[in-house]
Amino acid sequence: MEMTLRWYGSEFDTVSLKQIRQIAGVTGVITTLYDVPAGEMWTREAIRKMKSEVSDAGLHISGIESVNVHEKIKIGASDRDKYIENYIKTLENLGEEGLNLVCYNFMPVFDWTRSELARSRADGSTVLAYNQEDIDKIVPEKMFESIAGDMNGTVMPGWEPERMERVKQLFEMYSDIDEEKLFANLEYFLKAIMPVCNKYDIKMAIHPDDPAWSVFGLPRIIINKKNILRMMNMVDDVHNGVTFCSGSYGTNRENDLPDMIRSLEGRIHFAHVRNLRFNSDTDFEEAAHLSADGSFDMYEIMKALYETGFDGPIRPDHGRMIWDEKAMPGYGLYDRALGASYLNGLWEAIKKNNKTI
Ligand code: DNO
Repeated sequence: MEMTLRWYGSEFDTVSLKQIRQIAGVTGVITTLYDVPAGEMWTREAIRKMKSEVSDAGLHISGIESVNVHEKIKIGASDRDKYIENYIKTLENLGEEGLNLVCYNFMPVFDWTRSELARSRADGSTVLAYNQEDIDKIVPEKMFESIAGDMNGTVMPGWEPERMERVKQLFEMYSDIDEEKLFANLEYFLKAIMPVCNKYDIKMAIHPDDPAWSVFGLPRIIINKKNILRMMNMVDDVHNGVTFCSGSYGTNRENDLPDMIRSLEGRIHFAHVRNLRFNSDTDFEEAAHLSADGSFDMYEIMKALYETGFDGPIRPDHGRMIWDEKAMPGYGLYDRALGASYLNGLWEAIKKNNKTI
């Protein structure tokens, strides 16, 4: 296991590489070319520049989050091959540069969805939160406007302004896409990219849908054990793997997180570990990483990862906004640094315990 932090690049992140370098136990970053739109090819030159910026700061790139998949691939449009070709070339360029972990998602239109970006908690921190009744009242096209004011001047992943301008059109594109079609389009995409992944040993790690159910009537498939195992079997190659995100799968309280981890042994290439606090079945907020602050047993999650031999990067996921920090909601420095230290502590204890058994 390697502890990492997500970093959006110096142009977009409020957190610097220098700060990340000073979090004890964090050796790598998870990053991306944030300004390259989905569907465009990443050049070797741009990848090299990103790599050297990170290594100049005494860190290295542990994985890419994300190389986004163009909507035409997700809906299976007649011109999808053109976008798949660009994706393959991007993977080739990443592979040539020695980068071989790629996180992506297959969520229609919206990436993650929340009803609030800054819900106040009793301790004075603010967190991202989800309330189903509030979501039901939102007109999807107005989603961006409803959250824009809480972004602290940042561009949040999945909520890029150019994507939001096209929301209505995107919804129309999905009008005849159901879960079966989405699965078939995912299979087509994976089969097309597996040869390049095998050539460069690139591990693809699909991120779950967040929340793990359909929102605004759009189909969502990466939501539970049954579906993710179906996906693993559909393209049975170790390079077709998973980002295990506790906070996303955990939105559905029927998902038994340690059990899911065990059932995916060998196919989890990347882990996002964070905690949620449920106020009811339809209302949750993002808690501190500490088990006691939320609804998950973080020890059991880390233990399941350890016991299944997980050796990829982990990152603390969304943190609370604390100590008056102004940053991209979920992606401030302070609470994620606390999260990284806590998760590192759990891991050390689990490891030492296992040695004495
Ligand atoms: C949100 C993130 C997601 C994730 C993508 C992966 O904070 O976890 O945006 O990066 O779904 O492609």
